[in-house]
Amino acid sequence: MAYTRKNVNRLTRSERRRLVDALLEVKRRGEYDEFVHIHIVHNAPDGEHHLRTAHMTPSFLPWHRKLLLELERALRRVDASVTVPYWDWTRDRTANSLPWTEDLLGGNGRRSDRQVMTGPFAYRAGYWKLTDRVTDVRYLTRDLGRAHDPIQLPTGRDLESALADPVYDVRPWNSTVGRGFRNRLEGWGRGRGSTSWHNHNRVHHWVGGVMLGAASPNDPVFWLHHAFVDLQWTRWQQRHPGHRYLPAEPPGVRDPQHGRIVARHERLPPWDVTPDELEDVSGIYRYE
Ligand code: CU1
Ligand code: CU1
Repeated sequence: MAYTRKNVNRLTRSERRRLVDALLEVKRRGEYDEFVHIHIVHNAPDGEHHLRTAHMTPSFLPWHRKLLLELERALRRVDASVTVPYWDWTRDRTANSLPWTEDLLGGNGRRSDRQVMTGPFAYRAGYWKLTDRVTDVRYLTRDLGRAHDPIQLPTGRDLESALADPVYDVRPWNSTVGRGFRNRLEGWGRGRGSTSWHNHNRVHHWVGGVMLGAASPNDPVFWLHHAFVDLQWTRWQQRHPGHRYLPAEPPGVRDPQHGRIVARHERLPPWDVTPDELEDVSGIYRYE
């Protein structure tokens, strides 16, 4: 039977504790850092001539869906009652709202070095040491809202502009496309600085600290953020029946995107699964 992913603001006190405990145990087992590593390794930007699976690419959504499923599987091996909740950043919009509480993800980083000092993932609590080689700091950092140059989280209206687009993605299938649900949600825009960050990208910038780089899964809010992004894919499918993941076929040999993106029926590294197989996950989980 399919399990349920809930809004983080609806978790009971005991559900919060179980989620935190499961995250800490997955970290203790060394499995958590493998997910961080996978995210770092698959971070090819579209300026490079590599296959892009995770970002700036149509498979942004299925790739992160699969990563979340694998993390969730690890959590459920620890505690079968746990699922990944989602953070609706169009509603819980401040540094004092969920999920930034002492009993969940802890709060903002301190002013001097942005180190998170509260909650179970603070370095000084002793359970959450960053081990990747992208960030040279070993402690979790955040700069909620970007104190030196404040930005706002995306609004419901921003999200609506993505959901209203009936086409999944368009040529040239990268970070430059101005149309298509995928990039309107992923959020690469024109111009420079904060005006060019939309929806998904904007949230990474709003949280700041380790959420800014390739090692962003080091902050457990990564999973709550991406669960909400994943929910948008489901909503988009419901709103536009008959529209599907694109491209359906790989770009031809003369296409500059040949060999650089994943088509509907192609394998999505590092897993043995295709975007087609990840379009319908209603048999595994549903959102409440
Ligand atoms: Cu990512
Ligand atoms: Cu992300």
